[in-house]
Amino acid sequence: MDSHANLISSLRSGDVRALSRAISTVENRAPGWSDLLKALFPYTGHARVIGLTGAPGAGKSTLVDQLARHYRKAKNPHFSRTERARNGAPATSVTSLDNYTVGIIAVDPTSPYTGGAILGDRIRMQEHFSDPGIYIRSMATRGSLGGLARTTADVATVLDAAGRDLIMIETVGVGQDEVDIVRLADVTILILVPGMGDDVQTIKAGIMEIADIFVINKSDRDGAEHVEKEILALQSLAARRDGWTPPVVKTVASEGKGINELGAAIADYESYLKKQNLELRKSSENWQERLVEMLRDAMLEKARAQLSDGNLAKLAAEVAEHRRDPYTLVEEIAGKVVK
Ligand SMILES: Nc1nc2c(ncn2[C@@H]2O[C@H](COP(=O)(O)OP(=O)(O)O)[C@@H](O)[C@H]2O)c(=O)[nH]1
Ligand SMILES: [Mg+2]
Repeated sequence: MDSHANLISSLRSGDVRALSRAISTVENRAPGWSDLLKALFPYTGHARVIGLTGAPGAGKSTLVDQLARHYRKAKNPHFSRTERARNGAPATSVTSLDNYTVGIIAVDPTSPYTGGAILGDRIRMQEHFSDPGIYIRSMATRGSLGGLARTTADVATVLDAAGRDLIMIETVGVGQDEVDIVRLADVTILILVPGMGDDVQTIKAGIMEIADIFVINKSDRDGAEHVEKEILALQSLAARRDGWTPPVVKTVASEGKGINELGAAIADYESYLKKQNLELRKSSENWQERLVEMLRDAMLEKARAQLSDGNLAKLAAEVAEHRRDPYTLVEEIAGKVVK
């Protein structure tokens, strides 16, 4: 724990290199990663986490970029850090910057933040790199050691502890991983676009259900009304448990159109949660998911420690040869783990 003391104090004072180092430690599950998270946890709970998901090319990165600018300019009372200070955790004083600070996590193999060819036409992202108030991090999407959703959540924890007021997580909405990732956000935004065969019906049902706000980006194209109608039709079928009706916001992210409206929709949802006293409930529900995942990881690790590789192969062979039944075997191993 002691070895992390310097890292943590640098990170807390706004040192971006320390932030990067802490994130790498957590992302790579490098030695001491869990002690680092334990030490950082008391400093968390201040940041707002916004998850943005949608098909590749929908304009997520462009929108994140615009929202980042929006929040860097605005002193948005809904993101007040002191307001979020709970559990007696000290309010962070991270930078000398007056405005709200942003952390971006891109969990998207096609993301331009990762560099490469796509970055070429996105000169404006360069601006951000010179603004210490915006920190951008791409997650390795393959071979993620702790499970993608969990690792992303842990990286968000580091950003939160580093005093970032607003954390945006961009992810392509295709698989269960993505659903799990955006589920961890305080506000979940689903980005749809007109045409492209991107009919609302084809979107993974789980994602439709967890969207707090719908964005129809590329509204400069034909068919935005059609997408809106489809969303409204789906909404009329099922009311949400929390009574919130997700608004539909039309944007042209590439031109910065509709960004203020989106900011307002986010603020509306925030105040709705606050008014209905749903913030803590939502957060508890998120933690329930996370705890189950953390437990599963921890148990599995223990089970693996019990079984050397050779041992597992031997047992598997015994099951394959019907010399053992797998049900009893798993019960036996699980029993040893819990002890
Ligand atoms: N016509 C139009 N193009 C857009 C809009 N928003 C983004 N784009 C373009 O769509 C392409 C994909 O955007 P990007 O943000 O990388 O999408 P992502 O894969 O969802 O992150 C880029 O060339 C953007 O310039 C928009 O509102 N209208
Ligand atoms: Mg992207």
